[in-house]
This record gives sequence, C-alpha cells and structure tokens, in this order.
Amino acid sequence: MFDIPTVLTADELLDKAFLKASKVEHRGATRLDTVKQTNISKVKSASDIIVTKMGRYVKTFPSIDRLSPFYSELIDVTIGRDKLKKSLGAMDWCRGSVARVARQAVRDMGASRSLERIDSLRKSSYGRMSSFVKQVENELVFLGAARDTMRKFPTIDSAIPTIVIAGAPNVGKSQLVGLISSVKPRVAVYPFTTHEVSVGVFERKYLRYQVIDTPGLLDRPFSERNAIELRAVLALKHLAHAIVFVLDLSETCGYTVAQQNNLLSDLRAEFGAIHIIEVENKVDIMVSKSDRMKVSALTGAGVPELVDALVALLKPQEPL
Ligand SMILES: Nc1nc2c(ncn2[C@@H]2O[C@H](COP(=O)(O)OP(=O)(O)OP(=O)(O)O)[C@@H](O)[C@H]2O)c(=O)[nH]1
Ligand SMILES: [Mg+2]
Repeated sequence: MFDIPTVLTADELLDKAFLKASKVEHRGATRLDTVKQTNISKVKSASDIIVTKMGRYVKTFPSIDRLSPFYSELIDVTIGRDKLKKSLGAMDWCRGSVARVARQAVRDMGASRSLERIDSLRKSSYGRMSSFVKQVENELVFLGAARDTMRKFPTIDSAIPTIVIAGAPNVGKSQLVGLISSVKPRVAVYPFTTHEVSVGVFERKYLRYQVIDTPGLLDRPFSERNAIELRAVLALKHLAHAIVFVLDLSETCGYTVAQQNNLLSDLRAEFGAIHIIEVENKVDIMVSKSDRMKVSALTGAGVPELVDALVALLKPQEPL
C-alpha cells in the first residue's frame, strides 16, 4: 500500500554522499582548472545525493491530510501525525540548507585562484552539509521506523463497499469469509496486534464488495484494551459500511451466548452508526427460533441469503 524507499540514517546518507563525491574527477587544461572543476563536481555530487534522497522521502511519504480517514487514523495512532509532519518538514529544511551551502561553495570555488583555498572551501562545505544532516539525525531514524510500520499496514480499498466480520473467537468468521468472498483473501498484519486481518472481495452484478475478517480485533471486550489499541481497532469504523456479527449459539466456540451478547453490545456502543447484521452460524448443529439470519459456514446453508441481504443494504456504487 505504502511503497516508501528505505530511509538511510544520517551516517549512511553522509557516507554515501561523500563516497560518491570522492570518486569524482575532472581533467582541466591547467592544474588550477583540474582542481577547481574536480572540487566543484565533488561538492555538487555530495549535495545532489543528500538533496535527492531527502526529496524522495518527502515525496513518497503520503500526505496525511489527503489520506482516507482510516489510514490517517492508523498513522496517527501508530506513528503520530504531527511528528510525521514535523520530520518531513525537517527533511525539507535540511535539503534547502544543504543545497544553499553547496551553491555558495561552488560560487566561491569558481571565483578562487588558490588551490589551497579551493580545497579548504570544499572541506568546509562538507563540514556544513554534514552538520545539517546530523541535525536531522533523529528525524531520519523516526522516518525509517515510520516507513517500516506503514509497509505493514493492510491494503484496504476505501472506495468500495466494505463488510467487517466480527464475533467471538471460533464462531466461524473465517470460514464464512471464505464462503462469501470469491477472491483469495489478502492477509496483512494489523498494527498493535500480532494477528492478521484478511481482506476478501466478491462481485455481484459487476460490482465489487470487500470483506474484512478481523481475528483478534473485534472479538474481545473493548474494556480490556489500552487506549491506543482501541483507537487502532476503532479505525475500522471508517471503513465498515456494514458489520456482520457472527454468533454461535451452540457454544462449541467455547464462549457462552451471554459472553457473545456482551461483545455485541460493546460493538453496538462503539460502532453505533454502522449497521450491524446479526447472524447465527452453525445451524447445522443447532437452530434457534429467533428472527436473526441463520447460516452454516460448514454446509453453506443460508449464505446466499446473507450475501443478498448485504448487497441490498450496501450503497450502490459505480460499475467496475
Ligand atoms: N458445525 C459447524 N462448524 C463450523 C461452522 N462454521 C465454522 N465451524 C467450525 O468452527 C471452527 C472455527 O471456525 P473459524 O472459521 O476458524 O472461526 P473464527 O471465528 O474465524 O475463529 P478465530 O479466527 O479464531 O476467531 C472451525 O473448526 C470450523 O470448522 C458451522 O457452520 N458449523
Ligand atoms: Mg478466523
């Protein structure tokens, strides 16, 4: 989802820049000319590397204000929106400063006729460039970590109708998702959990729907979660157009009906505005007299009706 290049540390970046610069050579008509052109090229080459690399970081990190609410919330919880903005701002400041130092050194070297002076101008420009890069050392480390975090975000298309599957552990969520979605689900780690979310897709009348299986996310009382984890979980609110809450009245899942109902009220309280469809699974074992939808993810009974209900509920979208 977020294809951000590796972010180098300050030392790595400087090593790279100066190593490249050390290899630059120019032959002029005179010794002065040779020394001058060589040193000018070295300074340009070192500064180019720093300016270009940092420019790429700034460009490839997404602009948080333009991201969908889901991803901007995830970034805020996992990385910190303000800190990310500030670090990217520091990159811009550093590139500008490095470029300015290089331009000045190039001008001064061009005007000089002393070999020693040219050499010392190059050295002092190197020193100043290094000092600017060192000043954003922490920001580079921060961006490196942010990049690693963001690469693990699940890829979810916020533009198509999305169904989130919730329910206690073992009630049959994954099996149901497997039946509903025709495309093999993509799996990704969700921030703050060791669990994965899997995202499946199905089509109906040329329209696409997305189904998110949420192991470890929407299967525990919210009171057991710390504030940050809770925010990460609630970020799903921005995506879900409907929630399917799967119940297992047979209790073969290992959770009582009362426990499952508590979870459902938790969910209702937190995801208030989103339509929650309650579905009783495992009807091959046990059927109740309730008027909830009833399915068996094992035999497939009731699943087409559930899909019909979801399709009818979700907002119409543009054809593919
Ligand atoms: N008899 C019966 N068993 C089912 C049905 N649906 C799922 N199961 C079984 O229930 C167990 C759990 O199913 P999963 O789909 O893994 O349940 P889950 O809710 O995804 O579980 P977690 O991801 O651990 O929360 C598996 O052994 C399934 O074979 C059903 O309709 N009938
Ligand atoms: Mg599962």
